[in-house]
Parts: sequence; C-alpha cells; structure tokens
Amino acid sequence: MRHFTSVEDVNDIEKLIEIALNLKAVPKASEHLGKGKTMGIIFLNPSLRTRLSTQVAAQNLGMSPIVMNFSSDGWQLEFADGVVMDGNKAEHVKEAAAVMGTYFDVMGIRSFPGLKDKDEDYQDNVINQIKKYAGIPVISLESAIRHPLQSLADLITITEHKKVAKPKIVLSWAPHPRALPQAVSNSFAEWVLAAGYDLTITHPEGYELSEQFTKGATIEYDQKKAFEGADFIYTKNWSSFKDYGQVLNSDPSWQIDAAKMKLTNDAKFMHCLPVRRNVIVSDDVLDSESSIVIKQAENRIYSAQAVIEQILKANF
Ligand code: AN0
Ligand code: CP
Repeated sequence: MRHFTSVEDVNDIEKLIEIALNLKAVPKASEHLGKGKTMGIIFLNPSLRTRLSTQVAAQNLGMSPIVMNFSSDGWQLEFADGVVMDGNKAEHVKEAAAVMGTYFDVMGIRSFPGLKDKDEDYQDNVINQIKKYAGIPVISLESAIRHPLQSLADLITITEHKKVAKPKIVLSWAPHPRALPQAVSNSFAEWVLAAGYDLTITHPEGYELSEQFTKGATIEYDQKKAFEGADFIYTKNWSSFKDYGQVLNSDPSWQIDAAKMKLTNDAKFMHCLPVRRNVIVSDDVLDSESSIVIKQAENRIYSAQAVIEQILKANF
C-alpha cells in the first residue's frame, strides 16, 4: 500500500480487518516497524477522534507523531494552478506539501469540502494535490468526499458484533441543523458494498448520495420499512448531493428513537461521532446497550494502526 485515500487502495478488506483485530489484541506487536520514523498529522478542520487515535496508532507502531492545526496555525493555502497570489492566501500547496514531505516519512491530512461547488469538491483536489506534491505516503483523515479510516473502523466493529455472516446493514439519514459533508456516508456505503455486505440506505427524497458510492445498495425512502429486520443501524446526517450542499429537510421525525429501534432485529446503533443528542438520536438509544458508538471510536486506533503498518511495510 502506497497511499490510503479510498477502499481502492486495499487489496483484501477481510485481511486488513484481521490485521487490525490482531493489533487490537497486541497493540505494540509491531512497535519496531516505525522506529525512527515520523508521521505528520495535519488538520485543516476540527477533530477529536481522528487527531487522537491516529497519534496513538503511530505511537503504538513506534513512530513519532507531529500534529499541526493548519486552519489556525498554518498559512492559508492556495490550491489553484497559475493564479496571481495577491489575495489572502500566503502559500501554495506545491511548496507546503513538498516541504512537509521532507519533514515526515508518512503524513495524514484532513480537509472538508466547501459544500458550494460539487465538481470542485468531488475532484477531491486537496488530498490529490497533497499526494502529488508531498512525495511520501499520504493517508486520508477525511477528505472532501471520503473518510476511509472511519469506514474501516466501522467494518472492524461490525465484524466484532455481527451474529450472522451477512447481517442486514442500514444506513439512515437523520436531521441536523447545519450542512454536513457526504464523506462519512459515501465511504461507509463504498466499504460495506466492497466488503460484500447487503446495504439498505434510507433518507428523505432529495438526499440521494452519488451513485459512484452507492451502486448496488437498496434505496428505501420509508425509514420504518428500512429498519425492519435490521442488524445494524448506521446513522449519519449529510447535506444534499443533488441540491449540492443544501439542507433540504430537517424533519425531526427522522431522528432515531427507541420506537424505531424496536422495528429492528435487536440492531446495534452506530454513529461515527460527534453526534448531536436528541437531534440525530434520542438519549435513550445512545445510552442503551445497543449503542456501539464508543466501540467504533476505540477501533479508530486499530483501523489507523493497520493502515500505517501496511504503509510502513510496503514503503520502507
Ligand atoms: C463531520 C462530517 O459530517 O463529515 C465529521 C464527522 C467525522 N461532522 C461534523 O462536522 C459534525
Ligand atoms: N469520527 C471522527 O472522525 O471524529 P473526529 O471528527 O472527532 O475526528
């Protein structure tokens, strides 16, 4: 593995999950691998889990992590080619990425979409330019359109909790006051389908995700019908892809509550976090035995560690 920015960078998902679970059992098993190596962990946007779990993962592998909050501490970056840089952007990604490439052995970067221009966001320009100019392996810590470390952690968690080989997995939209990226949902769909699971996606009309990620999933506009017999309810808000970046609907009846969970096959409740209580999901569901959100967050360590380990093995 050279870079990790989508499921396409993974040859064998099942094997990668197995590697992650082995690391979870013995977190320092490959502490020697990263000795003397530095990992840059760069944020253009806020984070709790990704920032902390990636540092723990790098440390478990013997690496020295260096974190930078670019949005508050870095120069504003220009990503466009051939522009006259006489505005408020002080540095071009060409130099910034190349410089970071000389400081780090591996780097991760988080960059959210602008949610204004669909074509620009869906070109995933920021992570692609970092990849192009850094000259070192690059890991997505959530790009404009994908969050692969989250999806791998989600699949690790599903593997740990499933009671049948092919559980019914449902991705449900839920309301949120602000426009959020489609990245977590795109990636979840992409990974679940690539892993060979059946996936049902439920959302109000107008919230269809890009077919690039959901091809092969069942779309069910009736949320209650979608929940029937489900083994896993994965909840996430996203803004409209069609009406790009818009909040078309914040209908509170789409909130996940105990009555809806009763329609399922005693399903586990999943969310990538951060989650707004009593907006996305009611307290009683989030605080119930069915909720495995903390397990998902814990598995972010082993998702990152499995990926960084593969990169260290293949490139050094
Ligand atoms: C971000 C999102 O929806 O992509 C990050 C989730 C991991 N969530 C928020 O901004 C609330
Ligand atoms: N799930 C996740 O990526 O959380 P953070 O945004 O806090 O990193």
